[in-house]
Amino acid sequence: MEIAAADVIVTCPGRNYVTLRITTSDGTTGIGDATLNGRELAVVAYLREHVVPLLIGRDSGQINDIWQYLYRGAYWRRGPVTMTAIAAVDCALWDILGKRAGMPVHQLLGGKARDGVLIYGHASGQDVDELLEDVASYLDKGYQAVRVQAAVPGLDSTYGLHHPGTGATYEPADARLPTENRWHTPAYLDFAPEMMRAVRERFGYDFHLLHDVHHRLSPLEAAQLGRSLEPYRMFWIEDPTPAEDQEAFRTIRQHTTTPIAVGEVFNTIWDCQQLITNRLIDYIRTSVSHTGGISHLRKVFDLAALYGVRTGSHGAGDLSPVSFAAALQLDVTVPNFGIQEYMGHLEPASEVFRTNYEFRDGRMYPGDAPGLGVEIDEEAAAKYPYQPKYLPVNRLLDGTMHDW
Ligand code: EZ4
Ligand code: CO
Repeated sequence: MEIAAADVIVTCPGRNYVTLRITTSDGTTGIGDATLNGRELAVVAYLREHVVPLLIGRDSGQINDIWQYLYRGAYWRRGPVTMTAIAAVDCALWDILGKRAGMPVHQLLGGKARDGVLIYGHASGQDVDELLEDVASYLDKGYQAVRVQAAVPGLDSTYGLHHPGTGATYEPADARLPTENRWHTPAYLDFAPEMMRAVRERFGYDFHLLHDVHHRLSPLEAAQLGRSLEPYRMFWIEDPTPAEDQEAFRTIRQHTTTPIAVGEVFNTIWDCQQLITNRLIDYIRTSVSHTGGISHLRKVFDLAALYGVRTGSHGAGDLSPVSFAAALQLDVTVPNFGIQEYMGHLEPASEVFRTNYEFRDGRMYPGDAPGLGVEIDEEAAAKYPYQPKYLPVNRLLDGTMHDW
């Protein structure tokens, strides 16, 4: 069925989301997430100016050819903006295919390998006591896996914390211009094992414990961290070093048995090729919306399966419910599924995006609605106009720019 129109919808129900909606000549619509946190309008322009004109008149069922046309056809390859735009097209086309077939996308991908997928939630605290209360609330809700982050003593800001007193989900893109955080590695390396010890002492070992380092350490520091956390049996430490230096992971690997996850900032299979084929990581965190959509992420996951690497896709609140629904469709089908991040979305998002996935006993179930199983309400979206917001930046105590 021919593509008749493609529209980009920008909305801010609690935070900014960009959605591509493709409509075929019989009136079928499909949607894909095109949100790139802090750089949203670059993808909007890429889609509106350089992708939409190329889609009109094409056969919506030629998903593989359209993917290659947009990837090879741009000549300029890879990169977060391009790959997020291609991902949105790809997901929207899978959505259309599913709706036309009357089947959920996971059925089109060959069917479910499991009914629901293990997810992890985000617990945090301004100190360890507050963190422990938050972990308790996740375990009470039935979560079997929890990511923990707490304020590093002596630093006035730490990545990954809920804003105190708001009760709102952690939202890093918090300001019109980037806020400035401070970072001191020795303070963090001292604190991290204390935090994990407190969590295991209070709650035991009968649930999975995760932690995000957010690209801040050198390879040797990461190795030291991994070692110091071994007694607390981590499910993983995430992004221990800046992700683009694939060789750095060899050093970490040589020194610790703590499992390693990386990949939320990767865009293509090429970004993770060495990490996977050299078995330098345990979990690959690439996401549908930043890694070329379902079609490309599936290739990444298949490569990972060959080398015993499992999946653990990024699922922060800045990936929209459309992205999360698409992730679940793929997650239930792959043999090497590991875990799926689920940070949830702020309340107004449920007014704009109608989802079908369901949480039960620590797992998320994608539902059986045709396509991706998520719809956007354009009238509701229009009530929440775009608000420019940036992620923070990070400096060392002497003012040197560091990785956030
Ligand atoms: O900082 O998605 O694992 N989750 C994360 C996120 C990222 C944001 C960046 O936009 O690292 O909190
Ligand atoms: Co992360």
